[in-house]
Amino acid sequence: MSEAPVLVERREGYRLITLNRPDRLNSFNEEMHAHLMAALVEAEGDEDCRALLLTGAGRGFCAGQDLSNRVYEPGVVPDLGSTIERFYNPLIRKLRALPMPVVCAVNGVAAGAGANIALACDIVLAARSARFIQAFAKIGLIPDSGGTWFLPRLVGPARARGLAMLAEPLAAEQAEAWGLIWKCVEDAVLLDEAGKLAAHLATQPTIGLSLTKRALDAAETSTLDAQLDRERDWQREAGQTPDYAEGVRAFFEKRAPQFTGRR
Ligand code: T3D
Repeated sequence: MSEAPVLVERREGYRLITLNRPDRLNSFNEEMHAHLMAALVEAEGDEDCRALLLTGAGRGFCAGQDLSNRVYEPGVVPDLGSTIERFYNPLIRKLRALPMPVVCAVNGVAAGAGANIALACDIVLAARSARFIQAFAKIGLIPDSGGTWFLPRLVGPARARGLAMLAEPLAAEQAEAWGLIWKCVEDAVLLDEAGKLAAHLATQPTIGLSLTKRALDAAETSTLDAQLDRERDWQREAGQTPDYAEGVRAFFEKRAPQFTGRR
């Protein structure tokens, strides 16, 4: 029996999700999409799962769409919009909407949709040997999976255009210097560091963190005025969680808070 295209390991407080088609640099076919979405939905339904860690098996993180079945006979007009609608857009929307932090450990090359799936995660760590490639221009496509939205916001319009139009590899170290990712770390410690981060986040006030995710995303298309109202509403919600009460109590008792992430 062949190995599952997505591996899920339950760890204390969080789940490690590994894209697992290493001989194709973990590029996506429909089966891998279905398994990844199922893993995310299942994690979301588990109240003991308070963070996720996403990585890739083998030497790559993800090379985007599996191009093996994208060689068309002359005269055949493909509808790539349909794949985007059915798979990539729901995946990006799910990652952004998950009510828990998602850490991405980019263990090797992240190309095409693979690069933008990494950028959709909340905190991105990359191995020093990893590279980010907006490979789309090389095959006549446009950055998808949120690439045209994430890139200018993360690195500014000039760099976004360069990355998108030249499709040149961006080294992990440069990606960190440009603010595309959180941190570049040595290859040998990547999974360990990313695991520590996910484990730490899993002990934090999960509802507050999920409201923070929502607020930061909403701010991208909001006026200051509307955002101030949102902050009022969502702070009200955060302030009604047991974790807020615990945080304040722990502060005055000069001890580490014991957050539960529950309502
Ligand atoms: O189609 C739709 O539905 C629309 C959605 C589009 C979303 C997208 O992601 S479009 C962009 C698709 N991805 C790419 O264009 C990237 C293609 N890959 C590459 O450019 C290179 O492989 C990398 C730069 C990522 C890595 O280069 P390198 O030299 O380190 O490795 P390699 O030798 O090219 O690849 C290793 C193997 O993986 C190789 O197979 P082989 O020769 O050992 O049998 C290669 O063919 C395979 N591979 C890599 N990427 C893909 C792939 N096979 C299928 N699809 C891939 N995307």
